[in-house]
Amino acid sequence: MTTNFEQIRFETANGVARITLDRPDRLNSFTTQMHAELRDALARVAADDRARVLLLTGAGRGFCAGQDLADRAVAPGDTPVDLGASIENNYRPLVLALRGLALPVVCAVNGVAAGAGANIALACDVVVACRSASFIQAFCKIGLVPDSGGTYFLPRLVGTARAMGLALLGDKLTAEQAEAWGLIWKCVDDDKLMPTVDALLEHFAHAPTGGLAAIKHAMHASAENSLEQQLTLERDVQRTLGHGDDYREGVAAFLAKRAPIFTGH
Ligand code: T3D
Repeated sequence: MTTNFEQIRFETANGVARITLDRPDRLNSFTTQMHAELRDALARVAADDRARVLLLTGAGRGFCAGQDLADRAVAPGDTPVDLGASIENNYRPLVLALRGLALPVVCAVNGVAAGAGANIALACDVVVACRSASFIQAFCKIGLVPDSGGTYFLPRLVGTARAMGLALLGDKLTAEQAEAWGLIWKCVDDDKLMPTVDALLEHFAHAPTGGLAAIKHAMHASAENSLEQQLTLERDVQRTLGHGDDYREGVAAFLAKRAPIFTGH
C-alpha cells in the first residue's frame, strides 16, 4: 500500500514499511511539511499490526542534510525563528517515534547525512551506509549544538573523545570510519547497499517481532539502568516473552529441525 505524501514516499508491503525522504534537489533536508508527513507515516507504522520492520532512506545522492536552512533565512530586524519550538514540535517527536516503534528500524544511508540528518540516522536501530556516504555534525558551523539526540547518541556510540571531536569540528566522517568507530552497523560498497538492506528487511519481516521489540527496549533502557535494574528488566521481559507464540514456535522448530514460522507475537 502506498500513501500519497509530497516530501516523503511511504509504502508498506509484505511486512515491510518504507519511508524515503524525497527532496533530492535539497539533499532531503527537513521542512515543517516533511516533519508533519513523517509524523503521519510513523503513526501509521505504529498502528499497523502487519508492519514487522521499517526502512528509512533518502532519495537521490544524499540521505539528509538536516534542517532546510532556506527556511531559516531571516532579514536583519526580523524576529528570529524559535528553534526551541522547532525541536519540540519536530525533531524531538521524530527521534522518540523512531526509538519507540516496537519493531526494528533499518536506516539505509545512501549518501551524505549532515546535521539532524546524521542524528536521525543514529536514532535508528540498524544503520547500513554505502561507502560514499558520510556523517557530518554540521551544527557547530552555524553556531548550534548537535540536536536530534546527537549529544546523547555520539558519546554512547563512539566515546567522549571522538564525540567531542566530531561535534566541535564538524568534520566529515566517512562511512568506513563510522563503521570502524562503531557509529554504525555496516558500511558496504555503493552497489551493495540496497541488496544488503533488502536482505535485512526480508529477515526482519519474518522474525519474532515482539522479541526484537523487547531487545530494542532492553538495550535502550540499559543506558540509564544499573546492572541490578537491568537484570530485573530482563527477568520481567523474558517472563512475558515466554508466554508468546513465537517463543513456543522457535523452540518447537529447533527441536523438529525445521525453519520457524514466526507470527511476530
Ligand atoms: O533550525 C532548526 O529547526 C533547528 C534544528 C537544526 C537541525 C540541523 O540539522 S542544523 C544543520 C543544518 N544542516 C547543515 O548545516 C548542512 C548544510 N549542508 C551542507 O553543509 C552541504 O550541503 C553538505 C555537506 C550536506 C553536502 O555538500 P555537497 O557539496 O555534497 O552538496 P551542496 O552543493 O552543498 O548541496 C546540494 C544542494 O542542496 C545545494 O543547492 P543548489 O546550490 O544546488 O541550489 C544546497 O544549497 C542544498 N542544500 C544542502 N543542504 C541544505 C541545502 N539547502 C537547504 N538546507 C540545507 N541543509
